[in-house]
Formats: sequence, structure tokens, C-alpha cells
Amino acid sequence: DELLDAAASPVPVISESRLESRWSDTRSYSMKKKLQSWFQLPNSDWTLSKILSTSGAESLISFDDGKVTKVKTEQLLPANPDILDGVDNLMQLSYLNEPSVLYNLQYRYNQDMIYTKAGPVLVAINPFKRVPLYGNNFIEAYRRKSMESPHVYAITDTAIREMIRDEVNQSIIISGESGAGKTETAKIAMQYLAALGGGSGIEYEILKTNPILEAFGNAKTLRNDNSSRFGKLIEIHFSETGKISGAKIETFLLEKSRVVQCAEGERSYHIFYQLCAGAPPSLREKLNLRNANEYKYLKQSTCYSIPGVDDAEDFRTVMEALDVVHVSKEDQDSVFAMLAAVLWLGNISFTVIDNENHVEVVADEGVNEVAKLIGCDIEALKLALSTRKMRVGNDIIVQKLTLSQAIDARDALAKSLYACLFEWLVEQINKSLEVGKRRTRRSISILDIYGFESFDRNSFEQFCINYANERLQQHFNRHLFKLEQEEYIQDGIDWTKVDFEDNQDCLNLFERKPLGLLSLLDEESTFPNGSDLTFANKLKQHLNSNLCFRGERGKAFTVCHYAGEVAYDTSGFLEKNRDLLHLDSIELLSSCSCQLPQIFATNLLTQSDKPVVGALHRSGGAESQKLSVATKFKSQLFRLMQRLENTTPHFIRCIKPNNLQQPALYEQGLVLQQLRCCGVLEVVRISRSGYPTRMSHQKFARRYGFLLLESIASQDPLSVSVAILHQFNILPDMYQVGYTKLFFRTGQVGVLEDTRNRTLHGILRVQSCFRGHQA
Ligand code: AOV
Ligand code: MG
Repeated sequence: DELLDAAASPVPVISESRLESRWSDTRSYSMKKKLQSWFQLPNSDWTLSKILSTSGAESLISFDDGKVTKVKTEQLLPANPDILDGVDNLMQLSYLNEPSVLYNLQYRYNQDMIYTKAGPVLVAINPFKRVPLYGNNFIEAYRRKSMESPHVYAITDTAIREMIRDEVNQSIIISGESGAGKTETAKIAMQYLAALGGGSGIEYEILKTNPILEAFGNAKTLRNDNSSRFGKLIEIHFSETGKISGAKIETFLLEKSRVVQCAEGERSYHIFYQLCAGAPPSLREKLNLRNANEYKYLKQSTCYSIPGVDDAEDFRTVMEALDVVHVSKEDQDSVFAMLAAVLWLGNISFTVIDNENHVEVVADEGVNEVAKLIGCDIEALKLALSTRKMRVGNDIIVQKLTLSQAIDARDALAKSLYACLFEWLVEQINKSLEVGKRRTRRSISILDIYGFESFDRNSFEQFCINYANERLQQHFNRHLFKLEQEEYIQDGIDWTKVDFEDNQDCLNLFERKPLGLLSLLDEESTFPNGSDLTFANKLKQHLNSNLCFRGERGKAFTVCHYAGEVAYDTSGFLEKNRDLLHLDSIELLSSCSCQLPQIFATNLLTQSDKPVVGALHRSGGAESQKLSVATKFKSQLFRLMQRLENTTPHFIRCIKPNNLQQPALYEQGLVLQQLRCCGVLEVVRISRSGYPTRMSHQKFARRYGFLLLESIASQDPLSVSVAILHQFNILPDMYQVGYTKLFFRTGQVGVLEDTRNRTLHGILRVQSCFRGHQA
């Protein structure tokens, strides 16, 4: 808007030098000097070309380097006039085609302007380097509104203002694929809220929850060195005077399998490496800590460090942060003891004792340490990991476990310990940030979940993560679509509702009962003879006609997500969905002398509907029956969506410009794929079918009035505007006149703009001729 406003000054003068200064690179400037169009190169990147001539279906175009070639005219897409280079809202583009959008974002990105609006949505392109856009001076500038270019600060500022003005809860919803920058963006938003709503000191605590949750809930993956492995909603509450009064954090489905296994090149949760590297000597001794490479759980991926990350230093940050959120030193010690216990659990091994593969626990340092750390009897621990109590009729019998059952029991205990610890920590943090019971309408929630993931091998975790993203995408679609249409209706223009193609089909594939992915998974998980293979077969049997589903060979299936196809391998699905912990293990925990294991045991038991002995599992063991992971996650997501529905949403779409986590590398294809699938282009497409360009009657008259060839009777802006529209023969279905604004279909203003530029350049030439004469 700034650009357009400046150009619409009453004296229509644009000097060449001013135009040129907008291009630090003069080469690109000469490239763009004339009317240009986009041409797609064989590598799929788009490049600007100049149309020399067009005859029928063919055009002769020239490139920057002077090469001339003949192409099909349909291969060309119109480029925007120079004046629109680097506009800060994509809505201002006359041509909303993909190369134009890509070019505009890249133009800005190259100058560290990583934020751009796409209509109401903020697009953030990950710079993978420090950019000089943050800190107190910027916060102050956005607060005073002396700075208006798109920014997380600006969108957060809007949220605060709307919260106060409308007394409606707000939400800032951040999405984008893994590594796109959601978590960083969430922190930047929190920084702004803390700065504006600070004063009570609670804002400091809120900021300190980040290093804690990242240490316990983030890990290095192949996509992101600091990948969130849980979803998070933080609801920040404000007092009547606009000061932060408290906050509440809700977390979603932590990926607990990572504790016991992770892929080559990835790491387990940061906190383990931090503890091993940064624990002070007294703590090391107390926990009998080793280096990370001496723990089997950490060793399996042969990746211990992250470039540029100092785990020891980060451990100190976490300890400080725990102090700030009032976790007592004693509790902190218990937390570290639990972490060490998890690590030592992984080192527990078994020996086979008979030819039926039954095992005993090897009496070594591993069991000793675990027993010491959680405060249980060594023999009880050995029994819990190698046997299972079963009820047969009225008798309880003890059955020995096979090697693989014992390993599963051990890993299940490690996973449970860690997940319980994570939940407990969040609970402690929430106590510290406590919001009064009174519900106000002054809160801002920030949602930062794990981004869409597609690896070579995708398992149950990706299945859940991508399902969550699918849900979120729908929320995004519905809201943007609704808002878009509301503006038309408000300004009184004719508007037949545009049906928007959304991801409902894919959601149905997941959620439909009884023949949806989740239902079928649950059903198979309760069958005594169900296996990953029977599950996969059942999917193929029932879902093959679904367009979003494709059965693959063996245990695999593919889902067509909004963000792309993902092939899932069902290996482990049932086990992970059941997420069973033997009652023996829960009993063990409740027998511990340490406080945390006891608390965990209680929580595990209350989470279960009711403990059922000997009923459920094919192995006939005693397990606590509870809701499946998928069902629990689904209802959690539903509740989340309900809560978000009651807020005014503000959307931020993070984009990853390359897969190498490198600065200054903008891969057009990758960006385009994200723009397409994560909905930005869909917002743009909605705008296309609508009237993306809006200008007030006044502004339109001011900007183009001088192009009128005939003088008209009335000088009021609307009459002038209508006269311009007639003169330029803009067809009636290409625009609409609203109460306050003119609404144009895409491309329409481009024609006017070209004429205006040509006329202005004409005036310029005349002026410089005139100056030449004078000299
Ligand atoms: P994510 O949250 O979207 O991924 P992150 O927020 O963790 O992604 O960002 C990944 C990395 O990108 C960060 O660790 C930073 O190095 C860099 N980065 C992101 N945003 C910025 C920024 N504004 N300025 C500088 N560097 C940035 V995942 O959690 O994997 O979905 O599950
Ligand atoms: Mg993240």
C-alpha cells in the first residue's frame, strides 16, 4: 500500500533513478524494464522473458542474455508491472499466477524481508540465519505503529488490539511443514506479548517455559535440528489493563517412541544429551552419569551433537529456567533422576534361559542403577521386566516373558516414565503460571504443533502428526474462506458463494465410522489376533475406493494429504496405538520409594478406564485397558478445534525455502510446493475467483483520473471512477462497485497500471527533453 500511495501522489512523477534505486541489482532492473512474461524452464524454475512477437499459438521471446526462442504462447504467464515488485501483500499483485507470487516472495526474501502478507495470512519464509528484524526497537516501532511492514509483531499487535477492542479471545495459529519456523515464530510472538503485556513478572516465566519444553519435547530429526515432537497451545491471559495475568500450556501427543528408538542421523530428546554433557560433578556422581555414547538408547542413531549447539550450556539454561518457573531444587533432582533412570533402562539386558526363549534380567550395573534411581527393590524390577502376572480363573499365575516381550516391557516402561515426566513438568509449569479460575475474554492463544512430515519411512507418529495437520488445515480453510466472502457482503456487492474445495475428503478418510482409518485401527487393535498386516489388509479391503487412499504392497498404504502423498508402513501401528504398559510395571512404579514414580503410577491408573486383568491382549497378560492413542488424540484435537473456533484467528504460514537448513537458498520448486499445499495459493485462488484488488473510490479516482480523455460533469470520486472504467472498457463482470470500494478481478488494474506507466514515462521523456533544451 505504501508503494501505491507514494506513486499516487498528486504530482505524478516517478524518476528513473527512484525506480532504479529499488533495484540494487541493475542487471535485474534491465531485465524487468519492459513488459515481461514468465516462462518455465526445463528445470521447472520460472524466468522472465520478453515477448517480441506473437503469432497465433506461438510467441517469440527473448531472455536476459539475449537468447531468442519460439515457444507456445500458452507456456507464458503475464508478469506484473514493475511498480508491484516486492509488494508486501500478495493481494496487491495484478497477476496472481504462481511465478509472480514466487518471484515476489523471493524478491523480498533476498532483502531479508522474510514476511509477506497473503491477504489476511502472514507468510514467513525461514531465513536460517539471524535477520535484523527483532528486539526492543522493532517491538517499540510496531507498538507505535511507526512500522507497518508485515511481521509477526504486527500480527500479534493486531491480536492484542482486537482482543481489547472486541473483548474476544484471539488465537495465533502457526502452521507449515517440519523445519519451516513455527516454533521460532511462536517465540517471536510471545516476545512481543511479553513486551507489551509485561509488568507483573509473569511474562518472564512464560518466556522461560520455552527452553524447558524444547529441551524435553524437541529433538534433532532429519528435517529439523530442533524439531518439536509434541503439539503445544499456550493460552496467555490478560488483565483489564492489558497486562499479562497468567498462562496455561496444553500439550498434545508427545512422540514417546523416540525415547527408545530413533533413526540414523537423528537424536532423542535434547535433555538427555544436555544432562550428559552439562550436569555439574555432584549431580553426575549422584546419578552415576556417563557420556551419551555409553547409553544404548542414545547410541543407536550414532548422532550425539548438533552443529552450533552447546548441550552443556543449554543444560544450564534449562536449570535456570526451571528455577524461574518455581520447580524446586529437590524436584529438579527428581526430574534428572528420572532421566537417568530412562537411560539406564536402555542398558538393561536379558539372557535367554530355556529353549522357549524365556529370559532373565542380567544382573549388572543397568538394573542396579534403575532400581536405585526410581527407588524400588532390585528383585521386583527384575521380575517386572521378565515376567507377567496373569489371572486364570481365580488363580494368579506368573508367566515368563520371551526375549522380545521382555524388551517390549522394558521399552514400554522407559517410554511411560518419560511421557509421565513430560506431563508432570507441564503441570508444574502450569501451576507456576496459574491463571485465576475466572474466565475472561482477554486471552491470546498461540498454537505451535509439529509440522507435516514425510520421510522415506513413515510410521504411526507421522500418521498422527499429519492427521493433526489435516485438521488444522481445515480450520485454516474455513476461516479464510469465510472472512473473504464477508468483506464482499459487507460492502454490498453481488456475490454468489464460491464453493471451496477443502480437505474434507481426507479428514473423512481418517474419521469416518466405522470405515475410516482411525476406526479400523482401533478395531484391529482390540482384536486378539490383529496384526499390522491384518490391519493393512483391512484398510485395503474397505478403503480402496476412497480417492485419498491407496493400498500398497505388503503392510503399506498411501494417504493423499493436502500437503502431498505419504506412504505409511503399518509396522508397529497396533502396538503404538494400544500403548500398553503392563500392570506389573505400574505396580512396580507405585511400589517405589521415590515420589515421582508413585505419582506416575497414580496418573497411569486414573488414565485407564479400569484395570482389566487378563482380558485384552493376545498374549493374555494383565494390562490396564484404556482409550487407544489415536482415539485420545482425535478427541484432543476436536477439543482444540472447538476452543479455536471461539477465538478470532490470526494465521501465520511458515515456509521452508530449502531442505538443507541453509541461509540465502531459495528453491522455487520447494517453496511453490508449500505454497500450493499449505493453502497459501488456495487463498490466492479464492481471491482470483473473487475480487482480489480493492481500492476506495477516492484512491482510484486520484490514481487514474488524469488518464481521462474527456472531462466529465461531476468530479465526485465515484463518477470519476466510473468514467475511467468506461473509457478503458473494463467489462462489467470484471469489477463491482461497493459502497466504499471498487472491487476488481485479477489482472484488471494491471491494464490501467500499464497505461498509467506509459503515460507517466511519456511525461518524463517530455520533461527530460525539455530540460535538455534548457541546458
Ligand atoms: P518448526 O517448528 O516449523 O519445525 P523451527 O521453528 O524449529 O521449525 O525452525 C527451524 C530452524 O529454522 C530454527 O532452529 C532456526 O535455526 C531457523 N529459523 C526459523 N525461523 C527463524 C527466524 N525467524 N530467524 C532465524 N532463524 C529461524 V517442527 O517443530 O520440525 O514442525 O516438528
Ligand atoms: Mg517446532
